[in-house]
Amino acid sequence: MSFLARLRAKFAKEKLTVKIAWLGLDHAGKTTIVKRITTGIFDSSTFRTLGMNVDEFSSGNVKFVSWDIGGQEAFRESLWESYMAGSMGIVYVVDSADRDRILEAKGELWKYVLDNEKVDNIPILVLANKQDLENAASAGEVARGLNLHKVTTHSYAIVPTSAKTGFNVEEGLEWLRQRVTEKLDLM
Ligand code: G3D
Ligand code: MG
Repeated sequence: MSFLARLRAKFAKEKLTVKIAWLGLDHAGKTTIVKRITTGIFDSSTFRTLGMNVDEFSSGNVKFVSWDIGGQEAFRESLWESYMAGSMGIVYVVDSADRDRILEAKGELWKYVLDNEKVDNIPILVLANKQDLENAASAGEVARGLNLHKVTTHSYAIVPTSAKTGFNVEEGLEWLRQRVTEKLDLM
């Protein structure tokens, strides 16, 4: 059974909406991955907007809200915070082939999520995306680039993915599903 089918079955009775926040620099592949999950195909015609770029998709009881960072600095703090407040998990997407921006991706992850006291202790799934590209950094390299070994405040996992081929997308979300359901079981 797929991630979404299981999540739907699990929450069918409770009628819960599980909001998962998708964060990451612009162009990392957030919208493309969410589209792959909701439609099952690689759609390369995702729109890029300058400033804030918000995409929302619902599938059963799961609401995916995808926010691109890339807008004005002033927006980021307040918007990301209020957005993450209602989320049960975070997916942080990195363009593994864009090595020049991994440092920037690290800065944003730590500033707005990991070092941010206002963000709850929710699980973080890091997707080292675009693994189909020849020059892509491995998940290990991305993990080192993001300083993930220093994370002590959140449970996290890093998974190499490709929105283009579908590689590991379900597997990554399966990890997040498990963390989220563990938390729900405790509630
Ligand atoms: P964002 O929502 O994080 O800003 P998008 O990123 O989903 O809009 O994706 C940005 C670009 O990366 C898109 O290409 C998209 O097709 C491409 N992309 C996303 N995921 C992958 C992947 O896994 N592999 C490859 N090869 N490309 C990917 P364009 O051409 O529209 O800029
Ligand atoms: Mg997008």
